[in-house]
Amino acid sequence: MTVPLLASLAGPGDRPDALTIAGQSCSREQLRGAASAVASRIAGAKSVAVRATPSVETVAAVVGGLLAGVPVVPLPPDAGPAEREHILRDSGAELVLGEDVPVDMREQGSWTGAEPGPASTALVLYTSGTTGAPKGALIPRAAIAACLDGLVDAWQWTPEDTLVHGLPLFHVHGLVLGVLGALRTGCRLVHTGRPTPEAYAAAGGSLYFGVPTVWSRVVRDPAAARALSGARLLVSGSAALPAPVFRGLEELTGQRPVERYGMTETLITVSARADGERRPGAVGLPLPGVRTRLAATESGIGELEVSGPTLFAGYLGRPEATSAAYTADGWFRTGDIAAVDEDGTHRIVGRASTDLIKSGGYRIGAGEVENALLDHPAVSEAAVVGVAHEDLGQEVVAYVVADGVGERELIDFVAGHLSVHKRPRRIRFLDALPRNAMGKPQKKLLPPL
Ligand code: MLC
Ligand code: AMP
Repeated sequence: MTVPLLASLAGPGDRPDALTIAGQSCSREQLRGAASAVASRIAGAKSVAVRATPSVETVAAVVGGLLAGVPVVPLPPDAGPAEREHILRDSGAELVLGEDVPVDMREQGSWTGAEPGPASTALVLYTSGTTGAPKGALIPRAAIAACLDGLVDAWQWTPEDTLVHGLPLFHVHGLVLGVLGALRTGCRLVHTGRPTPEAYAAAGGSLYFGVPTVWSRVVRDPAAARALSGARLLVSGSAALPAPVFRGLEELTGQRPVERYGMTETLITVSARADGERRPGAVGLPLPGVRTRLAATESGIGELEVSGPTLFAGYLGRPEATSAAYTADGWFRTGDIAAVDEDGTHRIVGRASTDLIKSGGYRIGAGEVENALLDHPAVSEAAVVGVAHEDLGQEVVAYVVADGVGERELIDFVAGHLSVHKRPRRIRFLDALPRNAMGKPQKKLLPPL
């Protein structure tokens, strides 16, 4: 018999603080009761959305969808009207849990429906491409199970762990690894609300997750970093961990962080192991069942392609985008440039397109931000780029041609229209964008800031 996706919810072992999210705790029994009540209310729906605030209610809403076999669409809680409407319309989500359907931790429902099939969609995760609005990646239950079981193996993740993180609950890192991982393994979860060094230091966990920006802030707070010395494993992912941050963590905590690599479309595919070598700049070995190869290598460096059980099932309603994401022989093109060392260790060395920006671990499409800027009546042209940034990895910078609008107003306009994390941090006003003879903007010719 296959293990239920959220194995620990059915199994033995409970405590009143099995989950603590932003200061509020609940037991597995309470979670199962509240989620069961949600499942009964939504059974048969095509899909449901949830405004993914860091809260136990968000977890109960997601688990309710997973129990009922109804695909769950997490909404960034700060999504402005343009982004929220796009996600709701594109996904066809019929209900927003917590808004149209109550989610109450005091309820004790008793859902008895069968475990949905492994190929059924668990989550629809919206993710940005280089152009246009975000696409909904269909994540099957079996992909989540394969990914989490691979990480259990790589990280020696057990029910005795206490997982600590403070990442957003609408992406793979915070939601799939950070919540469903705890519910599959049965470990305790402490979500700190925000991923601050002080909150990580105070949480007393054994297993910590962070994006590189979080780890770089931890290193700049030596007292907080030292408080993590007793942890079993510090894990970094979602963007490249700078070597100085890796070394700073080693110096202050006495242990080398484990780096892993993944994507919304593939979940986590490659990771350093708890019992293996951990090197700065290296993301380790493919998880069990995952295969990797480099396309068109030039001196051992090329675009990374992956196949295996953790892959998504396509972009919702976009067959062309889905087939373009695969090679003719069925491998997923990650768009990341990688190298593989002789011992099989993978290194991510860049991205094929400069129009996908990674800022604070968030994936942000230049085209989506450009379109938001062009929605402002005073803006006639816009070009958005990612500029290297010590804290965020990259920062979103916009070059615009506009009349009668200031930097602050435009930044707030994007923050209010899309999500706050997609806003440009800086804006430079130009008289015209540099263009080639065909009239196409030339981002390479943009002046330095
Ligand atoms: C600032 N704020 C504004 C604003 N400017 N609000 C409205 N309008 C404006 N113009 C407010 C915000 O609402 C927020 O409030 C506060 O300012 C701070 O926001 P910020 O400046 O954007 O935060 P920052 O310090 O930059 O965040 C850093 C960070 C964050 C690391 C905490 O980037 C983060 O959580 N990153 C994680 C991304 C992630 O999980 N990615 C995984 C993708 S999955 P308030 O009140 O909220 O503080 C993936 C697969 C894989 O990649 O491999 O894992
Ligand atoms: P997302 O779709 O938000 O999950 O972002 C996926 C992208 O994050 C990948 O395509 C990579 O560019 C990047 N990424 C994730 N983990 C790492 C890592 N450990 N090192 C470098 N880049 C990473």
